[in-house]
Amino acid sequence: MDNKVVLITGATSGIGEACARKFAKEGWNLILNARNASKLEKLIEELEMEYPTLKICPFLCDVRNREQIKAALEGLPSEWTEIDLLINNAGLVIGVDKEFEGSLDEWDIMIDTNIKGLLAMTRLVVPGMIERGRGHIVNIGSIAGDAAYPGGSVYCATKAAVKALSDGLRIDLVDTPLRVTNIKPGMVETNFLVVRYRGDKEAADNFYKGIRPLTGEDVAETVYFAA
Ligand code: NDP
Ligand code: 8X3
Repeated sequence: MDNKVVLITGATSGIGEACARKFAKEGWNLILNARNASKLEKLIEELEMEYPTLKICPFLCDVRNREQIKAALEGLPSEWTEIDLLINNAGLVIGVDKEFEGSLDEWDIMIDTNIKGLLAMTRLVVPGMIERGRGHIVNIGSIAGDAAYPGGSVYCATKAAVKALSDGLRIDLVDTPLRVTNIKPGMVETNFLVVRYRGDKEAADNFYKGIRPLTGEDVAETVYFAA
Protein backbone atom coordinates (compact mmCIF):
# COMPACT_ATOMS: atom_id res chain seq x y z
CA MET A 1 0.00 0.00 0.00
CA ASP A 2 1.45 3.40 -1.01
CA ASN A 3 0.07 5.52 1.80
CA LYS A 4 0.49 4.95 5.51
CA VAL A 5 -2.12 2.98 7.42
CA VAL A 6 -3.70 4.10 10.69
CA LEU A 7 -5.97 1.94 12.85
CA ILE A 8 -8.27 4.03 15.07
CA THR A 9 -10.40 2.47 17.82
CA GLY A 10 -13.73 4.07 18.70
CA ALA A 11 -13.78 5.88 15.36
CA THR A 12 -17.48 6.71 15.08
CA SER A 13 -17.70 9.56 17.59
CA GLY A 14 -15.81 12.47 19.14
CA ILE A 15 -12.02 12.33 19.15
CA GLY A 16 -11.82 9.05 17.19
CA GLU A 17 -14.07 10.37 14.43
CA ALA A 18 -12.13 13.65 14.30
CA CYS A 19 -8.90 11.62 13.96
CA ALA A 20 -10.47 9.62 11.11
CA ARG A 21 -11.37 12.86 9.29
CA LYS A 22 -7.95 14.45 9.93
CA PHE A 23 -5.93 11.43 8.76
CA ALA A 24 -8.24 11.01 5.74
CA LYS A 25 -7.63 14.64 4.81
CA GLU A 26 -3.89 14.07 5.11
CA GLY A 27 -4.02 11.09 2.73
CA TRP A 28 -3.61 8.19 5.15
CA ASN A 29 -5.48 4.94 4.60
CA LEU A 30 -7.82 4.14 7.45
CA ILE A 31 -8.75 1.04 9.40
CA LEU A 32 -11.71 2.20 11.42
CA ASN A 33 -12.91 0.35 14.49
CA ALA A 34 -16.43 0.51 15.86
CA ARG A 35 -18.83 -1.84 17.54
CA ASN A 36 -21.85 -0.33 15.78
CA ALA A 37 -21.89 -1.47 12.14
CA SER A 38 -24.44 1.01 10.84
CA LYS A 39 -22.69 4.04 12.39
CA LEU A 40 -19.42 2.83 10.87
CA GLU A 41 -20.93 2.26 7.41
CA LYS A 42 -22.36 5.80 7.47
CA LEU A 43 -18.99 7.35 8.36
CA ILE A 44 -17.15 5.30 5.73
CA GLU A 45 -19.68 6.26 3.03
CA GLU A 46 -19.28 9.93 3.91
CA LEU A 47 -15.47 9.79 3.91
CA GLU A 48 -15.41 7.88 0.61
CA MET A 49 -17.62 10.55 -0.99
CA GLU A 50 -15.34 13.32 0.27
CA TYR A 51 -12.06 11.56 -0.54
CA PRO A 52 -12.70 9.27 -3.54
CA THR A 53 -9.12 7.95 -3.69
CA LEU A 54 -9.04 7.08 0.00
CA LYS A 55 -8.87 3.43 1.09
CA ILE A 56 -10.87 2.52 4.19
CA CYS A 57 -11.21 -0.84 5.90
CA PRO A 58 -13.89 -1.48 8.58
CA PHE A 59 -12.74 -3.14 11.80
CA LEU A 60 -15.88 -4.19 13.61
CA CYS A 61 -15.36 -5.33 17.18
CA ASP A 62 -15.87 -4.45 20.79
CA VAL A 63 -12.41 -3.74 22.19
CA ARG A 64 -13.41 -5.55 25.40
CA ASN A 65 -13.65 -8.79 23.47
CA ARG A 66 -10.18 -10.08 22.67
CA GLU A 67 -11.50 -12.97 20.55
CA GLN A 68 -13.34 -10.41 18.39
CA ILE A 69 -10.21 -8.25 18.10
CA LYS A 70 -8.13 -11.29 17.14
CA ALA A 71 -10.67 -12.38 14.54
CA ALA A 72 -10.90 -8.84 13.12
CA LEU A 73 -7.10 -8.62 12.84
CA GLU A 74 -6.82 -12.08 11.28
CA GLY A 75 -9.62 -11.14 8.88
CA LEU A 76 -7.80 -8.07 7.54
CA PRO A 77 -7.08 -8.37 3.82
CA SER A 78 -3.32 -8.82 3.26
CA GLU A 79 -2.82 -5.27 1.94
CA TRP A 80 -4.12 -3.92 5.27
CA THR A 81 -1.92 -5.85 7.68
CA GLU A 82 0.97 -3.39 7.77
CA ILE A 83 -0.35 -0.94 10.34
CA ASP A 84 1.89 2.14 10.77
CA LEU A 85 -0.08 3.87 13.51
CA LEU A 86 -2.38 2.50 16.19
CA ILE A 87 -4.58 5.08 17.92
CA ASN A 88 -6.01 3.52 21.08
CA ASN A 89 -8.90 5.92 21.54
CA ALA A 90 -12.01 3.87 22.45
CA GLY A 91 -12.94 4.70 26.01
CA LEU A 92 -15.62 5.97 28.30
CA VAL A 93 -16.73 7.05 31.73
CA ILE A 94 -20.07 6.17 33.30
CA GLY A 95 -21.38 8.16 36.25
CA VAL A 96 -20.05 10.62 38.79
CA ASP A 97 -20.42 8.31 41.76
CA LYS A 98 -18.24 8.30 44.82
CA GLU A 99 -15.80 5.41 45.11
CA PHE A 100 -17.76 3.91 48.03
CA GLU A 101 -21.15 4.25 46.28
CA GLY A 102 -20.81 3.50 42.55
CA SER A 103 -21.71 0.43 40.50
CA LEU A 104 -19.13 -2.35 40.30
CA ASP A 105 -20.67 -3.39 36.95
CA GLU A 106 -20.19 0.09 35.45
CA TRP A 107 -16.63 0.18 36.80
CA ASP A 108 -16.00 -3.16 35.09
CA ILE A 109 -17.09 -1.62 31.77
CA MET A 110 -14.68 1.31 32.20
CA ILE A 111 -11.77 -0.90 33.27
CA ASP A 112 -12.44 -3.49 30.56
CA THR A 113 -12.60 -0.81 27.84
CA ASN A 114 -10.11 1.86 28.89
CA ILE A 115 -7.42 -0.46 30.23
CA LYS A 116 -7.91 -4.04 29.08
CA GLY A 117 -9.21 -3.09 25.59
CA LEU A 118 -6.24 -0.80 25.00
CA LEU A 119 -3.87 -3.47 26.28
CA ALA A 120 -5.36 -6.19 24.05
CA MET A 121 -5.10 -3.96 20.96
CA THR A 122 -1.49 -3.15 21.83
CA ARG A 123 -0.59 -6.78 22.51
CA LEU A 124 -2.03 -7.91 19.18
CA VAL A 125 -0.85 -5.07 16.90
CA VAL A 126 2.63 -4.20 18.21
CA PRO A 127 4.44 -7.49 17.39
CA GLY A 128 3.80 -6.88 13.67
CA MET A 129 5.23 -3.37 14.02
CA ILE A 130 8.34 -4.77 15.69
CA GLU A 131 8.76 -7.31 12.88
CA ARG A 132 8.48 -4.55 10.26
CA GLY A 133 10.78 -2.25 12.23
CA ARG A 134 8.37 0.66 12.15
CA GLY A 135 5.27 1.84 13.94
CA HIS A 136 3.75 4.28 16.39
CA ILE A 137 1.22 3.75 19.17
CA VAL A 138 -0.79 6.77 20.28
CA ASN A 139 -2.83 6.24 23.43
CA ILE A 140 -5.59 8.69 24.29
CA GLY A 141 -5.04 9.24 27.99
CA SER A 142 -6.30 12.24 29.93
CA ILE A 143 -5.32 14.84 32.48
CA ALA A 144 -7.65 12.71 34.62
CA GLY A 145 -4.76 10.24 34.74
CA ASP A 146 -2.61 12.82 36.53
CA ALA A 147 -5.13 14.18 39.01
CA ALA A 148 -8.23 12.56 40.49
CA TYR A 149 -11.38 14.66 40.96
CA PRO A 150 -14.69 14.21 42.82
CA GLY A 151 -16.82 11.39 41.44
CA GLY A 152 -14.12 10.41 38.98
CA SER A 153 -11.83 8.06 40.87
CA VAL A 154 -12.32 4.91 38.78
CA TYR A 155 -12.21 6.74 35.44
CA CYS A 156 -9.13 8.66 36.67
CA ALA A 157 -7.54 5.35 37.71
CA THR A 158 -8.09 3.95 34.20
CA LYS A 159 -6.34 6.96 32.68
CA ALA A 160 -3.50 6.69 35.22
CA ALA A 161 -3.20 3.11 33.94
CA VAL A 162 -3.03 4.42 30.35
CA LYS A 163 -0.12 6.63 31.43
CA ALA A 164 1.69 3.68 33.05
CA LEU A 165 1.01 1.41 30.07
CA SER A 166 2.30 4.09 27.66
CA ASP A 167 5.45 4.73 29.72
CA GLY A 168 6.05 1.00 30.18
CA LEU A 169 5.58 0.23 26.49
CA ARG A 170 7.94 3.06 25.53
CA ILE A 171 10.59 1.54 27.81
CA ASP A 172 9.95 -1.97 26.49
CA LEU A 173 10.40 -0.70 22.92
CA VAL A 174 13.52 1.36 23.62
CA ASP A 175 15.72 -0.85 21.42
CA THR A 176 13.32 -0.61 18.46
CA PRO A 177 12.47 2.28 16.11
CA LEU A 178 8.85 2.25 17.37
CA ARG A 179 7.35 5.30 19.07
CA VAL A 180 4.78 5.60 21.87
CA THR A 181 2.80 8.74 22.66
CA ASN A 182 0.27 9.38 25.40
CA ILE A 183 -2.00 12.33 24.54
CA LYS A 184 -3.63 13.75 27.67
CA PRO A 185 -6.45 16.16 26.79
CA GLY A 186 -8.49 18.13 29.32
CA MET A 187 -12.19 18.68 28.75
CA VAL A 188 -13.25 17.90 25.16
CA GLU A 189 -16.84 18.42 23.95
CA THR A 190 -17.89 15.07 22.45
CA ASN A 191 -20.47 12.43 23.34
CA PHE A 192 -18.30 11.60 26.38
CA LEU A 193 -20.41 13.49 28.94
CA VAL A 194 -23.69 12.19 27.51
CA VAL A 195 -22.36 8.69 28.23
CA ARG A 196 -21.10 9.84 31.65
CA TYR A 197 -24.58 11.17 32.52
CA ARG A 198 -26.20 7.95 31.22
CA GLY A 199 -27.86 9.63 28.21
CA ASP A 200 -28.89 12.91 29.90
CA LYS A 201 -27.92 15.41 27.18
CA GLU A 202 -29.09 18.39 29.22
CA ALA A 203 -26.79 17.49 32.13
CA ALA A 204 -23.93 17.13 29.65
CA ASP A 205 -24.65 20.53 28.03
CA ASN A 206 -24.97 22.22 31.44
CA PHE A 207 -21.53 20.95 32.39
CA TYR A 208 -19.95 23.06 29.64
CA LYS A 209 -21.83 26.28 30.54
CA GLY A 210 -19.38 29.18 30.84
CA ILE A 211 -16.46 27.05 29.66
CA ARG A 212 -14.90 26.75 26.22
CA PRO A 213 -13.95 23.08 26.03
CA LEU A 214 -11.55 21.59 23.52
CA THR A 215 -13.01 19.96 20.41
CA GLY A 216 -12.33 16.54 18.94
CA GLU A 217 -10.60 18.36 16.07
CA ASP A 218 -8.15 20.03 18.50
CA VAL A 219 -7.11 16.62 19.80
CA ALA A 220 -6.94 15.14 16.28
CA GLU A 221 -4.55 17.97 15.28
CA THR A 222 -2.32 17.01 18.21
CA VAL A 223 -2.41 13.31 17.37
CA TYR A 224 -1.55 14.11 13.76
CA PHE A 225 1.32 16.36 14.87
CA ALA A 226 2.72 13.54 17.01
CA ALA A 227 2.38 11.06 14.15
P1 NDP B 1 -17.16 9.68 22.67
O1 NDP B 1 -18.17 9.09 23.60
O2 NDP B 1 -17.61 10.76 21.75
O3 NDP B 1 -16.45 8.53 21.81
C1 NDP B 1 -16.03 7.32 22.39
C2 NDP B 1 -15.85 6.30 21.29
O4 NDP B 1 -15.36 5.07 21.88
C3 NDP B 1 -17.17 5.94 20.60
O5 NDP B 1 -16.94 5.76 19.23
C4 NDP B 1 -17.55 4.61 21.27
O6 NDP B 1 -18.37 3.78 20.47
C5 NDP B 1 -16.17 3.99 21.41
N1 NDP B 1 -16.21 2.88 22.34
C6 NDP B 1 -16.58 2.87 23.64
N2 NDP B 1 -16.50 1.62 24.13
C7 NDP B 1 -16.07 0.83 23.11
C8 NDP B 1 -15.79 -0.56 22.98
N3 NDP B 1 -15.93 -1.37 24.04
N4 NDP B 1 -15.36 -1.04 21.80
C9 NDP B 1 -15.20 -0.22 20.74
N5 NDP B 1 -15.46 1.11 20.78
C10 NDP B 1 -15.89 1.61 21.96
O7 NDP B 1 -16.00 10.20 23.63
P2 NDP B 1 -14.56 10.88 23.31
O8 NDP B 1 -14.33 11.01 21.87
O9 NDP B 1 -14.48 12.09 24.16
O10 NDP B 1 -13.61 9.77 23.95
C11 NDP B 1 -12.53 9.18 23.25
C12 NDP B 1 -11.38 8.96 24.20
O11 NDP B 1 -10.92 10.22 24.67
C13 NDP B 1 -11.73 8.14 25.45
O12 NDP B 1 -10.68 7.24 25.70
C14 NDP B 1 -11.80 9.20 26.56
O13 NDP B 1 -11.50 8.67 27.82
C15 NDP B 1 -10.73 10.16 26.08
N6 NDP B 1 -10.79 11.53 26.61
C16 NDP B 1 -11.95 12.27 26.50
C17 NDP B 1 -11.99 13.55 26.99
C18 NDP B 1 -13.24 14.37 26.97
O14 NDP B 1 -13.35 15.32 27.75
N7 NDP B 1 -14.18 14.11 26.08
C19 NDP B 1 -10.79 14.16 27.60
C20 NDP B 1 -9.64 13.29 27.67
C21 NDP B 1 -9.66 12.03 27.17
P3 NDP B 1 -19.98 3.69 20.70
O15 NDP B 1 -20.55 4.85 19.93
O16 NDP B 1 -20.33 2.34 20.16
O17 NDP B 1 -20.20 3.79 22.18
C1 8X3 C 1 -11.76 13.46 30.29
C2 8X3 C 1 -11.31 14.74 30.89
O1 8X3 C 1 -11.42 16.08 33.03
O2 8X3 C 1 -13.53 15.34 32.07
O3 8X3 C 1 -10.74 12.53 30.34
O4 8X3 C 1 -12.07 13.76 33.15
S1 8X3 C 1 -12.14 14.99 32.36
